[in-house]
Amino acid sequence: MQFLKATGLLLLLQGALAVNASTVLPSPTNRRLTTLPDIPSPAGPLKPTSHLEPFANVTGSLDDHGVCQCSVYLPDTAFPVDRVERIEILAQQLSVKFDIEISKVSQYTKDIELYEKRILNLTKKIEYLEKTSVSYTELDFQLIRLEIQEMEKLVTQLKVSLSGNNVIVEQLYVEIKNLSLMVTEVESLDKHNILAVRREIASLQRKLQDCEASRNQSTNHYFPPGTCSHGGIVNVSQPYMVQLNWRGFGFKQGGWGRYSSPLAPGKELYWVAPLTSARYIEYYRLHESFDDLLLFKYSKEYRYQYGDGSGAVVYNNFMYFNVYNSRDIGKLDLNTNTLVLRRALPNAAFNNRFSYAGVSWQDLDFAVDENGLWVIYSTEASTGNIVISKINETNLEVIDTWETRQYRPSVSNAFMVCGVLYATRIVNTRKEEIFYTYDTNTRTEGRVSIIIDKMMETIQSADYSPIDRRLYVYNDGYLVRHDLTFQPIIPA
Ligand SMILES: [Ca+2]
Repeated sequence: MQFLKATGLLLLLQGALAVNASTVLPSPTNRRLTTLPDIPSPAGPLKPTSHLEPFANVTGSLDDHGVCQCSVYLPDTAFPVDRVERIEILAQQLSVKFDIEISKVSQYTKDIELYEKRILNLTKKIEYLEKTSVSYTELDFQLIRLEIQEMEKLVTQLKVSLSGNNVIVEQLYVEIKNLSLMVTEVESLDKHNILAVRREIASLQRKLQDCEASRNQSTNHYFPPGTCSHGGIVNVSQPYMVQLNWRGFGFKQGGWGRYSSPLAPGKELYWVAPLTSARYIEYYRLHESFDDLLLFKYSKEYRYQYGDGSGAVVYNNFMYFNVYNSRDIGKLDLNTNTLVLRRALPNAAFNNRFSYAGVSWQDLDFAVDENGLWVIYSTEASTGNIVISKINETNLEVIDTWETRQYRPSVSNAFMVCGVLYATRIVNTRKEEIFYTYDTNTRTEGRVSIIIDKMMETIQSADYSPIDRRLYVYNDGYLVRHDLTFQPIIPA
């Protein structure tokens, strides 16, 4: 621009010199330059040409030495200096913008190189997936899809930034689209194989469970709760973990179960009693529905000092338990938490003498079935073998007693169903087995093998509820429930 300005000045000077030269005249009068054609100049006669028009209005004067002096006015049209300046500024601005755009393009180029690498990686992955059709999962596809979506988004942004004129970006976009289609294709192929098979398996498993449930239901349908016209337990369902006891994981010993009360007819009542110091029945809670139990919402929380072991049961709104440090049966009114009766169980061993295998302080294990209240214990006379007594729940007197030949400390727990004792033993940390039965109706013992799956290692207590024909297990602090299946009596 400086050059243009300089050129302009030079022209101006040349013009001025020319004028000066042509106007060194002896004429005493001021003359208009338009009259110059009459006057001979050193360069020859001046001709009135159009480019001289801007000088038409220039007036001059002669000084004392006869030199013609004049001011020259150069109009815009001849030399637009201000416009040139504007152009100069504009050019500078454009130059800056150009630099910015150039740097952008170099950044995009780097980005594109990065995406190309990623696409290459993804392509390799897909090729691998295609080759090894067994090892991939739905999740793999989802991840690939996400990556592709992300790249699509970025490339679209790039396209907009570069006004869609960049060939590389266009190519990239097309490649990503192709990749997306490829993944869909591979996945659709898979759907007919691995995923379809997996879904089929899941569906079959569901069907199987439904089938099992309806079979159990239909089997139980023949034996409505309260009746004993069946041939005994044939199967124990998988454990259904209800919840951890409300006092927490540290309270591994305890008992729980369902009961009914004449004070609340038709209500689904539950009791939970985690033991204090792994020995004492002290705090217990009562719940008025299964939902309440799940939500830890209780109608009553009581304290009683003390019962021994996890062998307590609740029957008709009374809790029956082994009174601490004695062979006594305690009868606790759950309405008022008062001990209404206490009576010794004749000859019963107590204070952890013949408790169950792996379970302490449970010398007296109470049970409830369709026939009423029972207690499962040992005596010195029975040499530690299981003794079963039917108890009159009103006065706690023994109605009848049965002695078995099964050593109690080798049994892990026991419960009564329709007057039949079922005893369990430990198989391993995950399985327990009902292996022994004693029918008080016929005074006969039997051997069975019904597996009970455990969630935790030790079954601290197992109580049957004749209300819903379920087994309530306190499994190392967890409240667990099992459905029981009974076999029909085969007519002779
Ligand atoms: Ca029991």
